[in-house]
Amino acid sequence: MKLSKRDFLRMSAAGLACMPNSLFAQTDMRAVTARVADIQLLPDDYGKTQIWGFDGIAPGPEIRVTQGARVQRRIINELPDPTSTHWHGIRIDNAMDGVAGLTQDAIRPGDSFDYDFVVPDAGTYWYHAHNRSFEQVARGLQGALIVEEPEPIDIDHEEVLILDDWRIDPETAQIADTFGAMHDLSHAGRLGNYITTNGVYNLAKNVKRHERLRLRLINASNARIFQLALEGLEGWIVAMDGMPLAVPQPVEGSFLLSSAQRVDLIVDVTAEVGSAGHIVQLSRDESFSQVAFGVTGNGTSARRGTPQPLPPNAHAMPDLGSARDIGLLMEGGAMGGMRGAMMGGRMSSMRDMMETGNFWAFNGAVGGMDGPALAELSRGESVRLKITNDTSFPHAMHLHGMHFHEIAPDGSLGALRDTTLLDRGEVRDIAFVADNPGKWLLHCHMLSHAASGMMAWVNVA
Ligand SMILES: [Cu+2]
Repeated sequence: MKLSKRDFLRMSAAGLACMPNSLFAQTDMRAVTARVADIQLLPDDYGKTQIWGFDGIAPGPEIRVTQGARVQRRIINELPDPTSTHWHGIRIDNAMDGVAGLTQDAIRPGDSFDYDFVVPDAGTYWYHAHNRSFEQVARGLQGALIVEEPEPIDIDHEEVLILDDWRIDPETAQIADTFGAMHDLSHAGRLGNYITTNGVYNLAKNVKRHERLRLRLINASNARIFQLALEGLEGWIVAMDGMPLAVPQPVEGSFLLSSAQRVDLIVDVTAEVGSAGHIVQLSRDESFSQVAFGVTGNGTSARRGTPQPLPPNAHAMPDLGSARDIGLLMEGGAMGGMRGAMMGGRMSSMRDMMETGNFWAFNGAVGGMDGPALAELSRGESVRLKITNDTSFPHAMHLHGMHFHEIAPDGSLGALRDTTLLDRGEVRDIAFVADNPGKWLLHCHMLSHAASGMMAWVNVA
């Protein structure tokens, strides 16, 4: 509903205070259409690739607002499949979390859903499909959600960098239609063969020497863990998963960015004029430029000092002394040695599990949204969750609705995150205050793993 100036005048005469909220609610509900589109994803000498994208592009349109703002988006589903949209890392009202099957029904083709929420925290977030996400995110349904600090920070400019990998059939230039392949489900997830930043395989930006950049990195891939380093750039990690670090952490060597994780860097361009700085991706036996920053001239003559920390987001600190202890044992997968697990209320052999595409278990049961909650939590209570990765693969565990602290080996509270990466065999304690009511998913963000048993939820009431 759009109101004319005259309508407003008439209403102010009647007294705006009496105006129902629903009228306000509709004033900025912008439409985003999830649809099929053909884009030039591969280099120009290949044909176009059919994707599923928000507004037909991948990444989808950037959503950029200021901390505390209200975001309203009508997601119109023009896909052939039901979908839903999750606002990853936003401490959101449960009804707006976008988890089909837990917080809402999937949006059927031809239908729409109005998402309407406030963003409490500044930082780098993202949005993505959350129905059959192992397929829908792989087809391109993701985009950046940037929440700016109220006051600008001391940088020259910033770049949002969405890292992704695609599994492409080079013969046809099309996304490989191998969603839910047994090997992906049971091993390291759906890894791609074509790596992009912002949908481009050779993203390059022009910068000036000694410029200070803020780089907002988002890993939108299904399963790839990026190992990244800087070259010709000196940098500090200033935030992880949107949440500022109390002390900027210098980047020395490399750092990991798992599926769904974000990192905000402040970098100074140190490469010489005429050369380039790089974000370098290290893989097993080679390294290559993920993003190039061509240095076209001198910015200032001198560099700035160490960056200030970003202003913190208000966040309740968990009390470990009184925290409720919960355990989460992750088992299964290839080379995991698991013999079976509870599935649909009865003990099932690994063979029976495999026949239904399930390979993993949480606390001895194939996880899903239909079973009971992992924990019934009282609003405001502190929780310590011990996650044990007793599998042969790394996993990126994501909690919806609330950020958590990773607990350091010395027992102190570490950085706030919404997604924590556990290497194989690793145990991690996390702690949080269950201060957001509702049903919150806790799952592996290697999306093929979530689809094959690595899913749980907690209820906060
Ligand atoms: Cu996993």
